Amino acid sequence: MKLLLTGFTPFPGVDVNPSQLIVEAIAAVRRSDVLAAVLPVAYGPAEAQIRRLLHDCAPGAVICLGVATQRHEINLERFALNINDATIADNDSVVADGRPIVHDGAMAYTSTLPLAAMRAALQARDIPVRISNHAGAYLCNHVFYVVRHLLTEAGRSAPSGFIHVPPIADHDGAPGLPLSVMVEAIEVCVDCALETAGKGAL
Ligand code: PCA
Repeated sequence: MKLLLTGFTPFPGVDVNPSQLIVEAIAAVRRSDVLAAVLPVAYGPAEAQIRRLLHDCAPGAVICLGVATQRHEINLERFALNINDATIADNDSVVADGRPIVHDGAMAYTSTLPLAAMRAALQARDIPVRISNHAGAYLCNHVFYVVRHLLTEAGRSAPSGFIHVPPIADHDGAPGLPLSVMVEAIEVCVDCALETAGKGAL
């Protein structure tokens, strides 16, 4: 069984996106059970790419990653909302202003990743982690919503969801974790998701 792991490219205000580096680092050592992709930070192209990946690869589990610049911990996201609404433009200069992602779609989807087990596994390694109830309303929420919507519509039970990571630690006091810690954290989450998928429990 394969897990689809995605990250994002840089975007305005983020010159190096740790989610891209984490995906590349894990892909280099887990060729047998991880399919990796880096998505563009643009609503239409990111959606097209994730649709293609879900269709062509039929992964047994999906974890999408992105950076949240103000957060200090690994944030396991609980809800995807049916809204694009951000003051910053995407990389194609599109500014989304309160538009639904899917017309007449569900207002929200919940993550089907094993969030409590992931949190416990990270806490056991002393990695800062929390479950978050809001993934924002920009590209990360968009991809999270599209993944959950497509899998739900297709009746596919693959555990799927979104994790926000903080920036790479820079100086004391600023939000951030060392890249090596974030790679370790996401590998642990990958293992938890694959274990859940293997049980076919959802
Ligand atoms: N973070 C942004 C989009 C891409 C990324 O890595 C977000 O939180 O929506």
